[in-house]
Amino acid sequence: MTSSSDLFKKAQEVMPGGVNSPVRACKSVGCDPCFIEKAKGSHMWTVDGEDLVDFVMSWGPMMLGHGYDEVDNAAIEAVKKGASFGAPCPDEVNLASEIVEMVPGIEMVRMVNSGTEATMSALRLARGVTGRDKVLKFEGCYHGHSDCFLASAGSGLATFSIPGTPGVPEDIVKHTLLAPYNDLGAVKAVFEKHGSDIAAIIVEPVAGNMGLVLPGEGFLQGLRDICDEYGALLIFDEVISGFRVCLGGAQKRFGITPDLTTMGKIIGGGFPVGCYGGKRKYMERISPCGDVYQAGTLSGNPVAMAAGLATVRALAKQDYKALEERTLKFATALKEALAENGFTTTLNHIGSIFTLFFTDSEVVDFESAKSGDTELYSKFYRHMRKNGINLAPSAFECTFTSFAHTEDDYEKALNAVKSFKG
Ligand code: KE4
Repeated sequence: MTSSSDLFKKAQEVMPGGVNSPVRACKSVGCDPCFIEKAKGSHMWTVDGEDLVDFVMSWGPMMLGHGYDEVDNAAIEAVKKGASFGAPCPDEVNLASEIVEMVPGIEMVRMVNSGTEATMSALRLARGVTGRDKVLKFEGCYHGHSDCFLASAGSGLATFSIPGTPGVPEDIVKHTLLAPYNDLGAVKAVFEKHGSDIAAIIVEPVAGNMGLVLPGEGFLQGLRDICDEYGALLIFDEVISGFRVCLGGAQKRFGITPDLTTMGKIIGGGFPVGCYGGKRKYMERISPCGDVYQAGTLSGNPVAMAAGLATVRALAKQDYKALEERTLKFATALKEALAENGFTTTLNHIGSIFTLFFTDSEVVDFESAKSGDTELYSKFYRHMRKNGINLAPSAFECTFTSFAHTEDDYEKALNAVKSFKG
C-alpha cells in the first residue's frame, strides 16, 4: 500500500507543491497532507488506513455527506448514458429550473464549471450591462482566482489596488477597489470618489474565506441601497452560502435580493459545477441571446447536472433548522472545552458553518480575523488530525457540518478538543 508520505513525495515531483489547489498542501499548518482513499457519510479514510471524521466536506459541497446514495446513483446512471455530449441535455434544464425555483434573486441561470468561472462571468456581465469597468470587493473575501479579484489593498482607502500575486497586471487590478467587510462608511467613501465608474459590488453575504464572518446589522441592505443609488449591480457570491445557510441561500435568509448571484460547490454534489444567475433583464444579455460572451466545453455536463439535481432535490427534504441547532450546540461545546484548557476563542456561527478564532476580540472583518493566533491554530489542527478529526488546514477557513454527521462524530471531536493542551 502506498503511504501518504510516498505519494506526497511523488506528487511534489509532478505537481506544483504536490497538490491541485494550494490550501490542500497543509503548508500553513506545518505538516504534510494525508491522501484520501475513500469517503462515506461524515468520514474519510486515508491511504494509511486512518479513519477521519471530516469537517471540511470538500470545502463545502458535501452537505448531504460523502457518497450519498441518491447522488451517487444519479451520477452512475448518467455516466452510463454518456459522460459528455457538448449538446443540451434534459438535466441542465431540470437543475436550472430547481435553482430558479429555490433562489429568490435568480430568474435565469448559466451553468459553468467552478466558482471562479461563475464570479468571473458575473463580473463581465455587470461590466457589459453598465458599461463601467470598476468593481468593489471586500478585504478577506475570496471570489476565486481570476485576475481582477487577486488584488490587495493599495496605499489607502478608495485608492486603486495592487496585484495580490505575481502574474496579475497592475492594469487589471487598478479597476478593483477594496473596502473592509462590514464597513458601510468605507463603501460610501469609495462610491463618492468612483461611483459613476463602478459596475458592481461583489460580496460574500456570509464571508467564509477569512474564517466565518457574518454581515453586521444593515450591512447587506446598505450595499443594496448604495448600488441602487449609483446604478451599480449587487453580486452575491454564494459559492459557500448557497444551499448552505438555508435552501435559498443567504439572500433568502437575510431577505436581500442581489442583481446577480454566483454559486458552486453544493450545486454540483461534489462534481465540478458553478453557476451565475440573476434578473432576467441582465441574464438575457448573455450570449447567445445577448452580446456578453461566455462559454464552456463542459458547462452543463450531464453527469454533473444529474449529481447536482439529485443533491438539491435531496436537500429540499432536509431539516436545516435542526442541523443549525446541532451545529451551534457542537461549536459551543468545543468553545467551552477549549476555555476549560485555558484557550480563549471567538465563535462565529450560522447554519452548518462555524469558525473558532483563537482570539478574544470580536471578528467582524479581515483585520480582526487576523488577530487570531495562527500558530496555535496550526498546533490545534495537527492535534485534531492525530485524534482522527479532519479540520480545515488554515485558520482562515470554516468548519462545515453536514446532514451525515452523527452524535458519535461530535463526541469524538469534543473528546479530541478536551485533550488539546497547546
Ligand atoms: P472554485 O473556483 O474553487 O470552485 O470557487 C472559487 C470560490 C468562489 N467564491 C467563494 C466564496 C469561494 O469560497 C470559492 C472557493 N472556496 C475555497 C475555500 N474557501 C476553495 C478551496 C480551494 O481553493 O481549494
